[in-house]
Amino acid sequence: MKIEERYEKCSRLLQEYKQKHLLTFWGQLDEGGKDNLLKQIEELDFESLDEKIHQYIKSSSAMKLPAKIEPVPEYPALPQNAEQEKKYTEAKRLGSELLSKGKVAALVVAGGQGTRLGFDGPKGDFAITPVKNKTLFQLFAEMIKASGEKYGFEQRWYIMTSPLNHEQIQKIFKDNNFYGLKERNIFIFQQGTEVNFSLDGKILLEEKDTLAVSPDGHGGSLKALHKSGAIADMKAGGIEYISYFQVDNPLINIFDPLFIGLHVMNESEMSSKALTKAGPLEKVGNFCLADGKMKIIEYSDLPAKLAEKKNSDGSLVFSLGSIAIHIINRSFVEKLNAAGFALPYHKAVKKIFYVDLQSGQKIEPEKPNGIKLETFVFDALPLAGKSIILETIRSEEFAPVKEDQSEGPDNPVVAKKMMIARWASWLAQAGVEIPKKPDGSIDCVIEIAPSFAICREDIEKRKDKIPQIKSGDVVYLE
Ligand code: UD2
Repeated sequence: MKIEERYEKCSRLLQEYKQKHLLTFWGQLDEGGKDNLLKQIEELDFESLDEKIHQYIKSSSAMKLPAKIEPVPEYPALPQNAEQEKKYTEAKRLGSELLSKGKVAALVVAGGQGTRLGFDGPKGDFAITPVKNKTLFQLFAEMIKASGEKYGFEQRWYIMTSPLNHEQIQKIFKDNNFYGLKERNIFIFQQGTEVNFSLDGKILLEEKDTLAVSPDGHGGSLKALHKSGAIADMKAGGIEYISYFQVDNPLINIFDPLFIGLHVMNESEMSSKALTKAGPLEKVGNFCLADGKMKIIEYSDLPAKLAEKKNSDGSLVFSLGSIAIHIINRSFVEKLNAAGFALPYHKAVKKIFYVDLQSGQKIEPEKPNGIKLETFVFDALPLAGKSIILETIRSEEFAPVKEDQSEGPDNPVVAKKMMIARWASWLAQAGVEIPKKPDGSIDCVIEIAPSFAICREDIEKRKDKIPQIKSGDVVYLE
């Protein structure tokens, strides 16, 4: 189609959907700019635009809470009775078998940047380990490699990036020779974007020929897996289960046979790991049964009064927090895509650079001027036929790196301490004496490479390779 015809078509649609301002600078654009702008307009989903603006941009705010919210049942971190013990043993056996048969792949969502961390780059490239300063990506890669050796099958790793960091992440992996993994076992794919709106529902221009867009949230992974061919790739490779995790948690146990086994034994379509919240207002999602369906209500959406609600024994009603670790069936993702599913949007009011329509100048706003829409992966939970929760232990599996060193609990200093403490406790369990300061804190620095152990149980087999540790030692085991 000729550019004039494309222009006419877009112009009509934009007029109809009250977004004609996007063509304000048409007369000033060169051929490349015109083509660029039309391409983006042609990709807009006009059919859902009005509803999106009405429901998410113009409506006052808060997500509608379900009528009936109840706490959810969960599998405890440790079995509570003989029957459960038997079930956990069987689940571990099944999970290990599925790993050995190559039925499980890893998926990390790495589309976010390290902005809150004060780090200028993809978060996965943030150095975190206490002795070797390995980055999050390197640490995960080594875990996946070690797991491949343990289970006798080289697991595949799917990495979701965003337009903010796709090329950088590809380069990081190439420059680091894929951290010892085979390139063919790594599948890097990009998530989609959503256009940004002004507070009154007009799509913003970032440049005269470019719409303002931002990543569509980690919920976008469910669509991007399909669109990028990752799902087809999994199918071709016989992969049935996706082990989903976030890029910011160095304590992640990427392939947990118990979790995988329980998920499969329960015929769950999407399962979650949870932990007991550190307090009612901890910044994690809250598990609940909403009108009978498993759901996570993000901390920012749960009214404080409900978050603080207590049971008669003083425990929190909403005590289980989401740490964004899931097992998702490949067939569930296929089913969702075949059904043309839509996850609800969550809106964030932000400062967004834009081109002023009168002056044509690019403006850096001083206060929030626009709205970004995101979807969350956990909003797929109510769509799952069955869904289970496995509780886990914070000190074993969760030390997210989110905030700058100076503020917040989830900073790199805390995460490093937690890594050392976890590794120290693994060694202590194997009978190694850990030097302590008079105040009881650990008086050495320990790093255990995944090649040495990826979980507590692996340590037993390495007992003879562990040196004595003295106060002030810096120990690296590989
Ligand atoms: C997330 C969860 C919160 C809790 C916490 C645990 C949400 C909304 N909240 O909070 O309930 O589980 O983690 O640490 O998820 N990402 C993308 N693309 C995007 C947006 C995010 O890949 O468009 C990735 C990002 O790289 C990171 C993860 O998703 O790995 C979480 O994103 P976040 O840091 O915005 O989520 P957070 O910490 O607010």
